Amino acid sequence: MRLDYITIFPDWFAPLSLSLPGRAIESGLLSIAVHDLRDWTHDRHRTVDDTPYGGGAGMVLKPEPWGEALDAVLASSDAATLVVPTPSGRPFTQALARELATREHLVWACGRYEGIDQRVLDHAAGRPDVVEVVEVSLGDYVLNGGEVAALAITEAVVRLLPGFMGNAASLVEESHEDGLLEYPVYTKPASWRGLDVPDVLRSGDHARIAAWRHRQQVERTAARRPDLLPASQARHEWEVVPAV
Ligand code: 6GU
Repeated sequence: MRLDYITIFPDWFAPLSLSLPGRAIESGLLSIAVHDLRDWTHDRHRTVDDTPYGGGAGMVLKPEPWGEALDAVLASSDAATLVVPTPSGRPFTQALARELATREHLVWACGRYEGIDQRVLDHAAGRPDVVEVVEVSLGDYVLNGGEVAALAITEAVVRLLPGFMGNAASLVEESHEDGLLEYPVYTKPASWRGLDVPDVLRSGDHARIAAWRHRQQVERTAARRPDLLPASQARHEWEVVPAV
């Protein structure tokens, strides 16, 4: 998979060469390039922003540097997906992570200030043979720019690439992969500060352990995230769950 990030803060992407994605780069699974939007300006001050038409607070990223940047990055691509982190985008989910993980080339347009001139996205969306535009939101809160969001989305996507994770089972046994939250986990010692590990986990009875864990998942999901359960399964925290 090829990843190109366009940003006015290229230094923010230094963490990409650490941690999990770092290993993927070394192994050749990923190729990553970070581009400074100012490299496509032509004035002495390398201006990337200007005041909004119609007035209002803040500055808007000018279309010309974005147009040149995208032309350059897309020139050597037959099919790219342009990911635009924005609070007005499609809510990011594990399903969208799986979808993005199937793409060969992701280009990330990281905006700052009040956003990117709308014509940049409209122009890209008008070239569906070259690029698909996906605006993505991490949730209903405001970040100062797309960089941190792009890093978070990247981590969720890249860990799904075949050959990226050492242990394929650990991918499946995770929050959201099966639509439920995770069960609680414990390690040694069996007793710590007066708190004991649930007996069932030390019983060696794998069927009972699996049933206990599944019930924990359903209970937790019902209590914390009832919106994730099908309406037929949703219940309130005070309702009794049948014994396993
Ligand atoms: Cl994806 N980007 C920005 N800039 N702010 C956000 C966001 C994304 N998701 C929530 N707030």
